[in-house]
Amino acid sequence: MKKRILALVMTALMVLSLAACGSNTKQTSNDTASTKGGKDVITVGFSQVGAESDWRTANTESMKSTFSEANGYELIFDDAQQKQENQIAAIRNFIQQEVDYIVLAPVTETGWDTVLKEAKDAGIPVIIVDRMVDVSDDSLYTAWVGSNFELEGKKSAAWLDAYLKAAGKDKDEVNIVDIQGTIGASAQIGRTKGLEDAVAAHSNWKLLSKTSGEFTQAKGQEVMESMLKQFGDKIDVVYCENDNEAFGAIDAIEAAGYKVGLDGDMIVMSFDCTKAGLTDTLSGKISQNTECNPLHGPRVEEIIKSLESGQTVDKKKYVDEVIFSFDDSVKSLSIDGTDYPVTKLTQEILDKRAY
Ligand code: GYE
Repeated sequence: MKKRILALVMTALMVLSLAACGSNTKQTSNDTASTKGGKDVITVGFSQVGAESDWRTANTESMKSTFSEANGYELIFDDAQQKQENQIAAIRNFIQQEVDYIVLAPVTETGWDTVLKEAKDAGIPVIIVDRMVDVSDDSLYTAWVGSNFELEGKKSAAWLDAYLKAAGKDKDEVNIVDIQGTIGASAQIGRTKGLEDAVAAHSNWKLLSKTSGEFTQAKGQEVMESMLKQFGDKIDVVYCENDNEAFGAIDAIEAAGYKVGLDGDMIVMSFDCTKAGLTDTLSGKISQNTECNPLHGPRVEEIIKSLESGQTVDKKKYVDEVIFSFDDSVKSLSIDGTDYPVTKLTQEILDKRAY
């Protein structure tokens, strides 16, 4: 409430000062900050996808703790509940409020041209975080930071290939199901592609089914239940495109009377490496987990700070990520000429995981 009154006073002051200047145009990027108690305050409108997963919760937390009042920001946070139309409405609202920066974590890649053009016309820099946007004109956003999702998919598929070789099972028929993420999201597109390319390269690998689990535990469980009904113990590998889907899939597999794990009936693979995901990796329920780092708050802040000081920023920036597995039968992977270590998960590593 106090904050609201302060915000109203601030808005009134801003209106008065703009009127006094006889101008209602947006401030330039070098003069974006308003003042609060003698301090510069940068207003950031953040359109978040939703709260579908543990990864997302950690990402929201990272953004909120970075763009705090104490750090000199006013964060306007909007949870779009996994709906693009809500994100578009949020961005329009940020434009109306004349925020200094718009940060967008887009639910899907396409469909952003119009609203991003509106932001550009209003002179508000847009920073894309996590998933990508697919726009016809790259100048519609200032910078992007996130993960290389296709590389993540390739790492997982390469681990499966190396594991099967180490176990002497590389000539066996391997039946795989893919519980995909939200269709059209970069994380889904890249992870699915990594698997599909590997399936195409192995004549004995079969992709029995691919269905979206919307990156949620509930949908992951539902999808797994129907895959089990259709294929039963024919399934050898369950490729889950995030940890929460893996939790749901494991529940469904165990409820159907099967055992998960390298020595069980089905191998469950996952992405994210959240604390809960790594807990299941340490116990062996998830056999392999490819990291996806959600702590983007400081990375976005670095971009904003550079822009504030008039520096140019990288248009695209990828985050480095590691690979964890339950056992140590695979120690490293070679992908497109680069070696990636595979780390056998330990309790110490798990204890250090903050999210
Ligand atoms: O893997 C998943 C989340 O876009 C990288 O979205 C993100 C994905 C993440 O819901 O857990």
